[in-house]
Amino acid sequence: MAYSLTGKRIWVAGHRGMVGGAVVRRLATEDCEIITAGRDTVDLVDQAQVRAWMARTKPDAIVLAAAKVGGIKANNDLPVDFLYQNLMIEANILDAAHQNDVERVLFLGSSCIYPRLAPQPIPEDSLLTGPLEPTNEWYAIAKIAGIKLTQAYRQQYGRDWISAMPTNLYGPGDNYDLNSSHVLPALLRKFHEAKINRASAVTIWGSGTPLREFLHCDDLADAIIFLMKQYSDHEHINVGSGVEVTIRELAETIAKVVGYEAELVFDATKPDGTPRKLMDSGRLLTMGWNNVRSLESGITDAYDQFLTHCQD
Ligand code: GFB
Repeated sequence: MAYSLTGKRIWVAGHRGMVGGAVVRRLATEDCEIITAGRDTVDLVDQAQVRAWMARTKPDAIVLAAAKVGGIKANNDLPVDFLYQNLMIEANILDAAHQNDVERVLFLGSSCIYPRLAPQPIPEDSLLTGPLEPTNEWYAIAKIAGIKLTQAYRQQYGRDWISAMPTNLYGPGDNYDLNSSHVLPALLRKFHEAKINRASAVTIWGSGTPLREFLHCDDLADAIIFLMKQYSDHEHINVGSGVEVTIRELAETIAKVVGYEAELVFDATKPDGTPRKLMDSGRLLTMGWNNVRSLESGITDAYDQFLTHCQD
């Protein structure tokens, strides 16, 4: 099975986000028409607006990258936003996609869908085999519902729709707000500001021992286009880099990229979250996709973008 994107109208839902922006950049190299709509045009939480917009624009395919996202603190602080907004966005888009006979949908989830203590590396079939990590269970429940809704349309109506689960992401267009960001952009900013201010220490949340796997958003976008063309299965598919580091090692790599050494101070009042979440991306690798840059070169790219676009 191969789905051709040639001549297709493809809606990238969430194009102003880091992942959606990367998908738009990647799709620009394909012979297709890219459709986007900002919140001013269509509020994705509003069912009537989504139905009207989709009936008007009639996409052939959708990359569903729109979501309320954030790091460990935002997830913990805003349970309603993460659960309600994500449920509404995915339900509205999939419902309208069905009403308008959209041929292909790729729904994007997250590695936090898996049980807190899942076997490592985490295979796709460990979904719903144990309790979730409490710091992000609201987001995880919404994303699990999105996977199941995608599967339900496939099962009940024969829709050729799929889901992909990316690992922790970073790259151009990331959120650098220290309260709501993920760890990688937070530490890039903290080391950059320490360098500017000649600070002697940088504060790292938690113990520094949790392990995380990181993937550059442009590498994810490449995998998404590969899967849009090649993948058709009921089960969701993992997209990881296969490389995991401790948060302490991440801080050391970021210090090297920024070019500033500082003492690492660990703030034990902040949560560690899940101890480890390395995904098993064997199914994707077996299909023939393997286009992952090294963590250091990816962070170098992210820092270049930060210096160009993100400073006040
Ligand atoms: O990236 P992060 O916020 O989210 O945190 P998760 C990863 C680890 O980095 C945690 C530590 O152990 C944090 O305590 N950390 C150290 C920091 N310093 C910092 C800092 O300055 N800022 C932040 N944010 N973390 C998210 C989920 O979990 O993963 C989302 O909350 C999503 O739902 C995402 O699934 C992929 O990796 O713990």
